[in-house]
Amino acid sequence: MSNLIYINGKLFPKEEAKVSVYDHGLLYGDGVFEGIRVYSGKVFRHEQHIERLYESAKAIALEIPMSPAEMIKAVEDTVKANNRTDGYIRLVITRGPGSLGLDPRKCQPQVIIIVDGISLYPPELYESGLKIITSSLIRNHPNTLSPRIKSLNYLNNIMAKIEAIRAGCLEALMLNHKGEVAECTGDNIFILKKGVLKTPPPDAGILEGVTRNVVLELAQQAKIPTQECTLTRHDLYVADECFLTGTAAEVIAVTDIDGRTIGTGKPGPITQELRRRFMEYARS
Ligand code: PXG
Repeated sequence: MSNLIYINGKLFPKEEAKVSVYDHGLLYGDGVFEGIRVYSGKVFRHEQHIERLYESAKAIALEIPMSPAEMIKAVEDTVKANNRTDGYIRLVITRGPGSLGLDPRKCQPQVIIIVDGISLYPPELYESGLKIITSSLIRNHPNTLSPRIKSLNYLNNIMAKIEAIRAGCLEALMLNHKGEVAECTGDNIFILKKGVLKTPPPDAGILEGVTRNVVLELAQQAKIPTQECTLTRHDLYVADECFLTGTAAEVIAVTDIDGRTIGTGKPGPITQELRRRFMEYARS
């Protein structure tokens, strides 16, 4: 059965789900998005994703033409219409079709909800851990577009991903303008050092991941001390364990950074425990 895609209140079969070539989302990357998981028929941390979407939109002065409660209902209805109990939701709000110029005033924002399967890292990588490199590109400078906005401008991250792929890796670490650790191209980063779980704070120039925040909560429940603090590449190289979190990746160990083996070179015990707790929580 073909997917049904929601566009501005109507459902269309995938082949007929189309947007204008004059849409400023396409012409200028003018818009915002969210990536959300569905586990066992439930939209994971739905309110938090919708809150971040509305905050991203507000920050780029884009008015979403429906309320957050209406958006939550539209997402739930689209998931049901697609008969999905496990999958992935891509929510996209574009500035909409306008004239050929940056001025957004003639644009009518478009709301698009895609429900589909999700492509995962190969299962072996969850056993072995990921190899990553540091990208030469920094995450967005805070005086340009804030990295806290999940905007349709992902080129920095895509360029970093291409660097990683060319180096034979699947992920790249991105630093901020001060040379501190920010995050990976589509995931937040954590380390364990002497029993303390550490991750950069939101003002390190990261997207404040929903998965990141769930993992911090689960660690606190497991009585693992947590700290949001500045990290350098040195802290990563000498960490006991390292892992990434994100809607797509969930929780995945990192076992090599820039050719340095992390810890024992295998996913660490606390990483494995947090991954187990995360999967149990997500599926509950
Ligand atoms: N940092 C960045 C830059 C992201 O884009 C995360 C962290 C993790 O956030 P969540 O809320 O998902 O825990 C993201 C989100 C993909 C893909 O196809 C990745 C994301 C979103 C949508 C798709 O790899 N990453």
